[in-house]
Amino acid sequence: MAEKPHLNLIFVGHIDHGKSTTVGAIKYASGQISEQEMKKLQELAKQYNRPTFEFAFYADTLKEERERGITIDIQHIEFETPKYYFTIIDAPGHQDFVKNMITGASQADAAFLVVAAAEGVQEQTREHIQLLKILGVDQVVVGINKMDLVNYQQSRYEEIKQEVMKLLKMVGYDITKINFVPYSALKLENITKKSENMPWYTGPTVMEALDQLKEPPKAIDKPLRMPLEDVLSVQGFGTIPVGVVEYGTLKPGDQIVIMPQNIKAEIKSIEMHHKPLPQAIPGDNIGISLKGNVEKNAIGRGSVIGPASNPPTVAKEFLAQIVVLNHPTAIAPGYTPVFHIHTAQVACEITEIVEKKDPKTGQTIEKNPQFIKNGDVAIVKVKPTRPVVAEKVQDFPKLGRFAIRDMGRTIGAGMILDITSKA
Ligand SMILES: Nc1nc2c(ncn2[C@@H]2O[C@H](COP(=O)(O)OP(=O)(O)OP(=O)(O)O)[C@@H](O)[C@H]2O)c(=O)[nH]1
Ligand SMILES: [Mg+2]
Repeated sequence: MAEKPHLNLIFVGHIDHGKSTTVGAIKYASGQISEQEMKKLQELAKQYNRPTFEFAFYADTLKEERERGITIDIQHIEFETPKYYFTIIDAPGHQDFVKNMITGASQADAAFLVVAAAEGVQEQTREHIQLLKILGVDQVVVGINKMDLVNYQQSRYEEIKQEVMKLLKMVGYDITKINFVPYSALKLENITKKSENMPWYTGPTVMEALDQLKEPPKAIDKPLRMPLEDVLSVQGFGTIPVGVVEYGTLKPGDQIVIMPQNIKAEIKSIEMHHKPLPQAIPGDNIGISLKGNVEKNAIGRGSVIGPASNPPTVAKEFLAQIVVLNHPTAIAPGYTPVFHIHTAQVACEITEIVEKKDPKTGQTIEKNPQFIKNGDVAIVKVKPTRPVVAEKVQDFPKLGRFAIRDMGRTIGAGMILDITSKA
């Protein structure tokens, strides 16, 4: 495991298009789920009266998820290809849980976008593509799933491929670097083996496409920044913060601080997928046990760990460049939507619109406009309604980018240019 490079890979796409099924299918088809375990999952699927959900149940482990037949929160699953050691992040497609998809995307190096062949591009297909780009997930593989339900028709595949390509291009992806794979998760076709039902397809299987991803550069030389995704409580170990190291390194004995709560502690031990690690580097998805007593409820999703000597910045106010993507009317000072910054979700007030810019040239068009609307790019002052860790995009890109959501949709995106007031 330790010898292979590690990648965080998120599965995204519209509800029911087969993300969880694909995760179970690639694990099973590559021999990483035993026959015995698979039998148990089949039994479970029967018990819940959801035949065909056996692969999805591998990833969907909550009772509510199994009862409703949907994914609710992100799930982390280890997975190996010949070249890589992956942590798969299975995201929900349901529109009520986009916030959980954002948490997952903030941790991801690459994404596998699932589009069902019969349904094609849907609402969250669009929203997830946009969010991937906003959150800096630069590599994407697109899987056109459930080909069995469209008689393995090449024409349907081509049609969806063109539509998805257009969307990817629109948000700024270089589509010459993106693989498209037609497959059936349920029938295990084009997962690890080429499908006889799609002789017209000559590209890589899902597994091969994943192996063609590139290992992202690792920012080892920066100070430690690890946004928390969750906090567990494990008997005998106490409070275990969990998350991905985005910058710097971390080893037992290090003195750390958890912000914005300002809780200091020493690292006792580090684990990745239940195996001890002597040192964590960027990209590692880890749990940490701490020396001393840290209350589980004192910290949570959105907290950030840094070195005690260089604490993560808590922003009282910041200056940002934003783009308005999808707002029904117009945005004026006083507007307070939710900002998703790394794993944090916090309502922030746009206190001032400093200037409107030409999106193409970056030139100032108007100083202090009264409002901005779809397509506008602006420099704004932002005031979080409660303490939150945020960094300048220049210093820590992953902690300086954000998505803005309101009314159940992504209304904008942006980056932090300067922290104008620290807490
Ligand atoms: N026929 C067919 N059905 C499939 C295939 N892949 C998935 N399904 C079915 O699609 C349904 C939804 O699958 P899931 O894997 O739960 O979909 P999901 O994208 O994870 O859904 P959410 O996480 O709730 O957004 C299940 O009934 C699966 O059996 C496929 O290749 N062919
Ligand atoms: Mg799912």
